[in-house]
Amino acid sequence: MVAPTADIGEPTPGGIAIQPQVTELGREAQSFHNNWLLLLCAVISVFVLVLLLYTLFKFNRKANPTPSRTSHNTAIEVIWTLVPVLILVAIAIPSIGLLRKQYSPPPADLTVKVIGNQWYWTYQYPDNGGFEIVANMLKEKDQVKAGERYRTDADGPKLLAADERIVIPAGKIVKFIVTSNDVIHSFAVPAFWTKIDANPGRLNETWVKVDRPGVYFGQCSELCGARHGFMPIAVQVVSPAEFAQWVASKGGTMPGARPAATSDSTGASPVTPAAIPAAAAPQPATGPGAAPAVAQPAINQAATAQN
Ligand SMILES: [Cu+2]
Repeated sequence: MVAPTADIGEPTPGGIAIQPQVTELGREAQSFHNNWLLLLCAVISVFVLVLLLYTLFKFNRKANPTPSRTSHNTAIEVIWTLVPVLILVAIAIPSIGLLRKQYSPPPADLTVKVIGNQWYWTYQYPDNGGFEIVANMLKEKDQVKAGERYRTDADGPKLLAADERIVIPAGKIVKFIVTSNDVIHSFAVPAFWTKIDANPGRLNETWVKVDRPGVYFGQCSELCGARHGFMPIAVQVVSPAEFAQWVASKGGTMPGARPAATSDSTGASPVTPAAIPAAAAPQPATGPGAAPAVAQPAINQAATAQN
């Protein structure tokens, strides 16, 4: 398991800016935000402030006792109509280009199906034999019973570390098909510039191409009930060779490879059929003290009523 890098792929204490982006699209969007939108906002705000101050001092009752009776000025009316139109066009052109890139994905090298559940995520790898992993938030040391797995710094920050990570290969186009088993969740990883709703009965699609290997954290971003804040997303980006090893360790196969060629000596578990019912909680323990089950029907009901 790779330990996360501080300040990349996770929030920083006191941070106010967008997280460092590790996808090309994310970098483009970040630069659009920082170097264009923020600049425009700042210029407009300063201009309005200056205009306001000028008016306050120049045209108050003391400085200007007899006000002008002017009601029309064609030149200025044309200007205050045209300038906002031009500002909107200057925002729309790069913005629409960016949207088009986000929503017209190149052909995928790998597809991962992401399923939101109250309150954990399941991930399926249909290109790799269809195995499924179940990811629950890791609890803190003082929250677990003796012998159970708890979070360490190698897993990630508090409330963001998960017992299973989505593993994807670096430099490859990865398509995420996103849906839900119960209520609306949202699959979001800030460092990828990715956020998409997980709607029951519908498939949404998003894609990433991450060049930098590492660990990146996200969270469910749609209020989905009592434990909404406790269903983090952890993505580990590895080299293609390491990805193939990981797939084999989960009992999956690489597309095009013969099944026998991918089974290695790490004690591969049998392929998990992608048919774990929604209420069935996490997969069997994979290490000493895996995370306990989270799904509790009573809480489910309470949370649904609360929504
Ligand atoms: Cu959720």
